Amino acid sequence: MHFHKKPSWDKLKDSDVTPESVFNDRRRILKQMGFLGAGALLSSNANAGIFDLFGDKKETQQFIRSDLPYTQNIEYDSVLNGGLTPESKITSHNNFYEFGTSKQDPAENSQGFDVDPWQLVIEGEVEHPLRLNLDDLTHLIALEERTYRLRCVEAWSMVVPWVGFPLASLLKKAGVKSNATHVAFETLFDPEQMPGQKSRLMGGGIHYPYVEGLTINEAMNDLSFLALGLYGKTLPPQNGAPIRLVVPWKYGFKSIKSIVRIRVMDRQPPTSWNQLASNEYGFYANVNPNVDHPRWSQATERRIGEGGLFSARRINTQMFNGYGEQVANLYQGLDLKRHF
Ligand SMILES: Nc1nc2c(c(=O)[nH]1)N[C@H]1C(S)=C(S)[C@@H](COP(=O)(O)O)O[C@H]1N2
Ligand SMILES: [Mo]
Repeated sequence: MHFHKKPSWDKLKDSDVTPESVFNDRRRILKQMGFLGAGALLSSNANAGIFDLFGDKKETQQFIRSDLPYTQNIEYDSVLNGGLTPESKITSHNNFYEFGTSKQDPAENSQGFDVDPWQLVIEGEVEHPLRLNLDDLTHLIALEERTYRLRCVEAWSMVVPWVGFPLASLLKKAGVKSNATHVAFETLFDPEQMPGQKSRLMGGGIHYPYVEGLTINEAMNDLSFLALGLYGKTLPPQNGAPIRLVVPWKYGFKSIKSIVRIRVMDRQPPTSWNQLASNEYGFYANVNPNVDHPRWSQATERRIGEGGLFSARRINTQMFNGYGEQVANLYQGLDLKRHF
């Protein structure tokens, strides 16, 4: 991996990477065999046993190897996902303006990003403020894998197998007070490590640190996820190491990376893209094919990593990115054209 100082929980070599074809194949076969039902939760050990059926010891070990001990949550492995986006695409086509604004910049410019030591604080309207280091983050709450679709506001999308835990589990540990209405998130501010924070041009005009926010009900929804890894390994810097938010029914910019602060609040916090251009990026930013961006349509999206440069697959964008069953109730009575 790419940390300056390797944290003790980062033991994988690049050669250990599990090819996504194996990943996809195992799942398909397990589904056919009836092992993967809706809501089923398989432990890594259970997986190991099942995979032994395939007899290919080496591949089996590759599949279950992980520097993050996690279980696979099949509930989110929906057919709507399509195949997983190749790991090489997920880690080379990024938005992380702290490291530059082009899609290749984050992978190139974040390789020396040092996340050890790290501190994440949970504070504000909570009973027990928390200060967590890397070790706490990996051990406080049982890790699970969830495959989510990620839809960027720029009309491209991916399918990513994240490893992490529900945001609600962490907020419950801190004890949310009854007057809480919102949750604010903040990315690390460290211009020495993040060149985009030094130069207004390189950083895309964003006022740093990058900040985001959710309503308390959005934050407590089971889909809201804090990821520490993808494809079974600790997050690479360009994807938001060591911990980032994943809110799969909202445009990607809500899924804030490299978080150092989570503040429970009694009012709506400011958010970076909304501050930059409030007519283009709202606070809610729910994926919505019926509300176009002022400069482009949101009706369809390009699936990264499918087809070649000139034949990339375009698919219809779904309301709430296909997660309406889980989240539509959060917005009852809200005019989504006005509150975009
Ligand atoms: N701190 C920070 N978080 C960020 C961004 C950013 O520039 N800075 N970009 C956002 C955008 S626009 C998207 S689409 C996703 C991209 O996540 P990925 O690179 O892991 O695909 O990260 C989001 N989180
Ligand atoms: Mo995005």
